[in-house]
Amino acid sequence: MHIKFYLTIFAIVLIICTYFGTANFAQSEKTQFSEIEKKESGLVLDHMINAHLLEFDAEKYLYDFDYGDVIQHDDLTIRQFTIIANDDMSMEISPGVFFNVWTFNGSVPGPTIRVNEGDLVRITFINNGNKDHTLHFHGIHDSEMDGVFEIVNPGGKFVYEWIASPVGVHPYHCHVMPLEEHIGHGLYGVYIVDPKEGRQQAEEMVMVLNGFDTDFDMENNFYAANTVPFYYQVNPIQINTNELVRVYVVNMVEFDPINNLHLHGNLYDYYPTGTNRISSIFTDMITLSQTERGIIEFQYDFPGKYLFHAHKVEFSEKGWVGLFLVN
Ligand SMILES: [Cu+2]
Repeated sequence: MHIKFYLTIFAIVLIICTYFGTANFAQSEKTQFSEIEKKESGLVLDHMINAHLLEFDAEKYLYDFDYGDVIQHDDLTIRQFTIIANDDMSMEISPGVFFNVWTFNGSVPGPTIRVNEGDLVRITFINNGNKDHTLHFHGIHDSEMDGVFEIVNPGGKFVYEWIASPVGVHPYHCHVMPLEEHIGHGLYGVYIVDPKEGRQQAEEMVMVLNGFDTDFDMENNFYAANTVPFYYQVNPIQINTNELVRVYVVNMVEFDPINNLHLHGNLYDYYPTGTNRISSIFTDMITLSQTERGIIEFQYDFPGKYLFHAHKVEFSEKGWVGLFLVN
């Protein structure tokens, strides 16, 4: 009886020791990450004590067009820009939720690059990050200016140059693999090519539809128009009745196959990619896959508050919603 009892106790102790021994071993195996892997994996808490805090101004970004430094060379207009990549900043995406953002010129999205059709665009790209990065602009240019095969190492520099074409609104983003990581962390921006003759006078603004996967499960936890969830709902965009409003919209949401944009109390003319001068549809709802973009134009007849948001309800409830305040 006693022997049986002690044997049972011994067996239980043996099982417990084996279990915790293995668990400890598995745990010690899991801690074999490099410092960079720890930071990127999300498996290990990283308080990013040394990270610089990004404070993004969604009001300023909306209207902030960068026309570059202009050099006139006979008939040729040269527009020069400098874009610097970093990957060590942190941003408070939502109260108490910090995320390691990767930035172009210290911002997510990067600067809105704006040029005229036929301009020579010259962009000096400097990689001040800890990882490889590039600049891949959508549009027409030589293969070596495509920012795919000429990887720019940390501390490196590359000068991109092309003649601006075609007219429209295009995205630019880093094109280093894994792409979803480099885009998901924020390395993208908007590139507008204006027609030589210009467009009709309008109140113009830029909206980048983006999202943030803050718990590393390949699903976004927050969505926004211009990075800050709910920003334009709390701070409505002021416009006037009978004023033409032109919005350059670019969808950069990673992980989700589609995004969309619905406007309340009105319909808008939609110009996909902004390449055609004739509106393709008069609607209140467009659906966009990643890097799909276009120009929307509308004007309000009646003053008041009007919502605009993703009609994918999950996205709007997680931040992609705003208001136009029509005066
Ligand atoms: Cu990158």
